Amino acid sequence: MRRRTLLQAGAAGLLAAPLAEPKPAMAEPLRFPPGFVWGVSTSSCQIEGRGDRKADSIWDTFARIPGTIADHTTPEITCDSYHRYPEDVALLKGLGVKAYRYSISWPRVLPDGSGEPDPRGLDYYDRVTDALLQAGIEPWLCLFHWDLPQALQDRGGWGNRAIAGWFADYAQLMARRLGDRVRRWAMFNEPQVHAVMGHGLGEHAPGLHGSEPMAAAGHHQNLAQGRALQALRAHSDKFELGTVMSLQPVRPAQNLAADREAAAIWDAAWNRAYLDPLFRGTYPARFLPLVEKLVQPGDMAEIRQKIDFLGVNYYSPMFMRADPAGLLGTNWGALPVGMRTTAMTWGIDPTGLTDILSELRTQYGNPRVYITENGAFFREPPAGPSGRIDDQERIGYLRDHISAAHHAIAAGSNLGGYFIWTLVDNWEWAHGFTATFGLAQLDRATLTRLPKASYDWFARVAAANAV
Ligand code: GCO
Repeated sequence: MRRRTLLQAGAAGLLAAPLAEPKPAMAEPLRFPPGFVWGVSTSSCQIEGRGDRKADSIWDTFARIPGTIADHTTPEITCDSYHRYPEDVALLKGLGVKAYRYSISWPRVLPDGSGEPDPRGLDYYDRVTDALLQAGIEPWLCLFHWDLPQALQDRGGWGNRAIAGWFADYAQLMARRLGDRVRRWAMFNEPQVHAVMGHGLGEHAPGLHGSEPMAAAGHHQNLAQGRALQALRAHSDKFELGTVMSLQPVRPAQNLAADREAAAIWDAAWNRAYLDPLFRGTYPARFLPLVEKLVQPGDMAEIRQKIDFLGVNYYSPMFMRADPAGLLGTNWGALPVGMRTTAMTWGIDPTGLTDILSELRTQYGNPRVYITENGAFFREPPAGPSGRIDDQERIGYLRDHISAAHHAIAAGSNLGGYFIWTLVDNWEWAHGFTATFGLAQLDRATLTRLPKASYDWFARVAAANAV
């Protein structure tokens, strides 16, 4: 069963449970350590639109297939940040955040994926980066947020081991171009989501199914990450290098031996297949059989790299059940009775964030961590007389997760910052424009950005902690 459908089925049983009243915003925002970074995250495919890019990414191709995107939209225009990035930078400046994580569209700068760059694409990232610096906002660049050049998919994409070299070359191209202004580099965004949703369950581009393409996408992203980290490390000792993962506590849907095993398998495939190679140079035992044939001598040493930071994207825990027909014999299970959900039908549990941070502290050597995404989509009330959408549920969600982050620091986590997903309502992948995560609303007719109440709230949090 598809992920969306199943999570909805799980959540349907909860409708009878009363929804907790959203609490008012913190009167006094929590105090974080000096230097704690407040930021916002976006991604190229979700906000830029085509601009004058010639080449397709796999998401352009995927969105053209009927039935893949909930509202039948494509990433052709999205927020048109290609032209309207000055408005985005002004919004960031108004928020008072000092960091912005954005990503490069690989096909914008390399239409064929490798070889000849397109100067217009490189110029665009110059302009965005310069505008950020001028506004006093530090650029945090992510090299890959799922929009692979279609030209590379045509050569096998993440199923082709040669992609590790293509990715490292692309990383070096960007470092040569922007390395004089950009210090923070994230190699990947959520390789597990790209592997599972795009190559295992077929719900994201490139729409492949099965454990084999999923495992190949996993290993080759890990290898590409290792190669690019080495290349960028050699390029400059000033760089702060890291990568971003979606980490989610995985829990058994029911307290049954079969569900506990399903949760352990899924924890291996989702979290540890990416953490363990990077931090320990090994694959977890429950995942190893899937990649054994692909791992060549020297791979694990290349993948195990020193990083300066790990980006953690956190939204919710996962609840798994055994299902012989599902991917790896598992499937999404029902959420615990009474658990509140967002409109994505994702369970709300801020303690899941503290759990993840505590695991990184106790099991992975307490690396420097930044929460590089956290946010929520709720059905929003219409804009009030002020023109502002009063999104109190989002504010409640953010406040509770920021408090959880605060607890984690008190418990000894090496947490250095928190980035909200996201600035403006955007093109939410297979959900199209139907799932809105923005601090600002997007008027789809005029492409105007209209701040919501959460925008003002987050500005106060950032201001209270400005140093
Ligand atoms: C992800 C991506 C974002 C999403 C966000 C909301 O985590 O899936 O990094 O691109 O838009 O998470 O689903």
